[in-house]
Amino acid sequence: MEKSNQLFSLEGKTALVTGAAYGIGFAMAEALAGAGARIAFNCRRQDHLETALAAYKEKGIDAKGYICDVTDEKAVQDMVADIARTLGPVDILVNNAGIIKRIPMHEMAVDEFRQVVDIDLTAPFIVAKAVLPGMIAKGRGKIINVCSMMSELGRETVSAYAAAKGGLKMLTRNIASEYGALGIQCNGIGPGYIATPQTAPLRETQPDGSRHPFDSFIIAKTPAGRWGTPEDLAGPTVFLASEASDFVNGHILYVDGGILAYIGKQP
Ligand code: NAP
Ligand code: GCO
Repeated sequence: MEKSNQLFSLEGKTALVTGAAYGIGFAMAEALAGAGARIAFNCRRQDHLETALAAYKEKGIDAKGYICDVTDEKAVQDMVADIARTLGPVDILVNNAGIIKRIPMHEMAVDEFRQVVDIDLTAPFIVAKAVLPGMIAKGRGKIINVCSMMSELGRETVSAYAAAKGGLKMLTRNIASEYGALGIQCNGIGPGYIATPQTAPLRETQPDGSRHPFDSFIIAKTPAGRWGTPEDLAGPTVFLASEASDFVNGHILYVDGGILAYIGKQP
């Protein structure tokens, strides 16, 4: 294999993508498989697992799926141990599982805030902590945390999510700082606004048949003039999972169609 192609090869590598039953995680896992990685993924719901396994199989991917809540440290440790036994120690971790609650902060219950932070920030810590010993033993590893526009920007109703994703940006930088000398790179991917079930409420056609106001807003704020698709994240994921990014560490790679660079289309 030519050196340039080898740079992006994941042959012989084991990847764990959390929350990869559908959406962004599924597309990331598909991309990693396309570069040669063995795939493990998890979710909470049995119906999601079964649908996902069939979808991976349809794409020729022999993914190993787990029912595992990423906030449950013991369940995560058991899953990571089983992956090591069956597929090999995790070489590539994508902390993708996440939720959002869109509630005005003064109306949000503290338990709702805690649940978002637990899944979107504490869980990436839990899963990264579970895979780090194997990466340290190998002297190499790739951790990719799925951040967000809200790692940089706030907006109404997403206080818990922005706090968690802002924290995830700094957790990414701290893992990079603490483990870079051991051959481990930790970076973030910050998707822009991507068309998945998570953002479906923001794109619903209005009763009068018009576009959702937020849909129009994002189109005007995005130089690319469109919502992203999960597939837009494929290349960046393979890059950060491969030796092509061995000297990239602590970086948040925004895949946003240019939102963060743009003041927005004039009215
Ligand atoms: P999604 O369509 O809602 O999918 C979320 C996935 O995570 C599902 O597979 C879900 O499966 C799983 N999940 C949720 N909580 C979990 C838990 N506690 N344990 C295990 N699995 C869990 O979301 P998405 O749009 O693909 O987003 C994926 C990631 O990208 C999230 O971290 C999100 O914050 C981030 N992101 C999304 C966008 C966007 O515009 N869509 C932009 C930037 C960042 P189960 O429900 O079966 O558990
Ligand atoms: C929202 C959206 C965003 C996206 C994404 C943007 O309600 O503003 O859900 O938060 O999910 O995080 O990068």
